[in-house]
Amino acid sequence: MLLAVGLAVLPAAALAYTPGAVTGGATVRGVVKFTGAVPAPVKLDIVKDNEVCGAEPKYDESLQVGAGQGLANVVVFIDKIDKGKPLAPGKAELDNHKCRFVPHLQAFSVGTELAVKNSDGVLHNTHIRLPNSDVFNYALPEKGQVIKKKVSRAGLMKVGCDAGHVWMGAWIAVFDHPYFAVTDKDGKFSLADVPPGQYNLMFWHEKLGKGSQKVTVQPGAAQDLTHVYK
Ligand SMILES: [Cu+2]
Repeated sequence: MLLAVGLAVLPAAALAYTPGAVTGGATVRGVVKFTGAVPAPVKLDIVKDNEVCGAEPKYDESLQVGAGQGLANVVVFIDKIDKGKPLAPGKAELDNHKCRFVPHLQAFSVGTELAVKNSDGVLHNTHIRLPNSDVFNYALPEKGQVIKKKVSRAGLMKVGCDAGHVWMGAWIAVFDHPYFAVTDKDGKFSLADVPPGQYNLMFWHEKLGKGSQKVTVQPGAAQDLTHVYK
């Protein structure tokens, strides 16, 4: 198994992206697979706040393989795309729930309002970082507490809990263009309304690292592709 590489795979600084009408846009969709041996789930060592955090067993979520060897939680995106459909910032949530982050991985565009929530009756400290800087660092002492803030920077963010919950971890990929997706539990993804052209489609997985695949989009012609991690 490869170690996580490619923190630099996502741009940390905003590239110039020009939104506009897309002529002849097409869908790029497919499936990401992991054909290697899937190890048995590793039980996490709960070393603090056991009355809440250890009430039920927790397992490492860094490699999740579904039906047909489909690999979940792969960030799929078009590299260096500089024009296309407008960004669609929205609302996102990161919950501290039973001493796990939910969701484990998510992607959204800059301008999205992120609600960081504590659903537990213990202190969590949600710390969201880019490779070289802090993004948010919130102490959440109360059950039901929510802090909302707009995310204004792009990049691949690593999330941890500074309240001694060393097993807690999550990822957030923030893009300054709208051509990204996260594979579902069976490895499927879809990017809609991609302008005709030639692109590098990029893949990033927290444990298996990065990959890329060239794709040529013809006007109005959907592309179906498969990307394999071995
Ligand atoms: Cu915590």
